[in-house]
Amino acid sequence: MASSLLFSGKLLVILVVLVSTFAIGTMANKETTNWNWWPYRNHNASQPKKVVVGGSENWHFGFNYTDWALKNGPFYLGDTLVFKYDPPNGTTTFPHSVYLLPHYWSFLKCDLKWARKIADVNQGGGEGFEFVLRWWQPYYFACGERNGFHCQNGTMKFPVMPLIHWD
Ligand SMILES: *[C@@H]1O[C@H](CO)[C@@H](O)[C@H](O)[C@H]1NC(C)=O
Ligand SMILES: *[C@@H]1O[C@H](CO)[C@@H](O)[C@H](O)[C@H]1NC(C)=O
Ligand SMILES: *[C@@H]1O[C@H](CO)[C@@H](O)[C@H](O)[C@H]1NC(C)=O
Ligand SMILES: *[C@@H]1O[C@H](CO)[C@@H](O)[C@H](O)[C@H]1NC(C)=O
Ligand SMILES: [Cu+2]
Repeated sequence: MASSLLFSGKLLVILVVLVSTFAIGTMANKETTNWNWWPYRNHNASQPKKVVVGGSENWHFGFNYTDWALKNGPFYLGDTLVFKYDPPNGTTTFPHSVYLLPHYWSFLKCDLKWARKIADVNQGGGEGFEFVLRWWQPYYFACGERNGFHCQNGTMKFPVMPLIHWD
């Protein structure tokens, strides 16, 4: 009984301190309605960025995109990845595409069985194909051409786990 009274007394003190801290904060900022005192609301938060996959290399056979992603990350929610590749323009060029693989295992194996095509061979032209990292989930990107050959032997694949901006 005594200890539970003591406990609720402590709880009350904590509550009072919390409420008054909040009230002071609110009063102090009333005139400007500026909420910057709250550490998690920084109005200077960095803006989403748009990144060309592979940089000046664009999206082609034989470039190590996993390495590129490691060196150019991390990426954040809301960032846009741009895939640039020439559409087929005759018999001499190898077309590319962009697929999302469902999980790490299919990514390792370049197994396209359950993959989802997000851009066909024509969508990488011009300004390129843009993909926004909307969800907090791992993304496994791969080229789907030649039934996984571009992915496996051409290293046209990379994983991205977007981070959340807390700043
Ligand atoms: C806020 O942004 C301005 C302009 O971009 C910059 O000069 C300033 O250093 C930033 N402040 C913080 C705390 O990041
Ligand atoms: C690509 O780069 C990654 C990360 O640097 C490395 O682990 C991997 O072995 C490379 N792949 C090839 C085929 O060189
Ligand atoms: C055709 O594709 C190749 C390689 O992708 C590129 O170098 C060339 O400029 C393209 N030609 C035309 C006419 O678009
Ligand atoms: C493609 O890669 C696999 C293993 O990653 C290898 O067994 C095969 O010989 C390669 N094919 C070519 C044509 O390089
Ligand atoms: Cu390809």
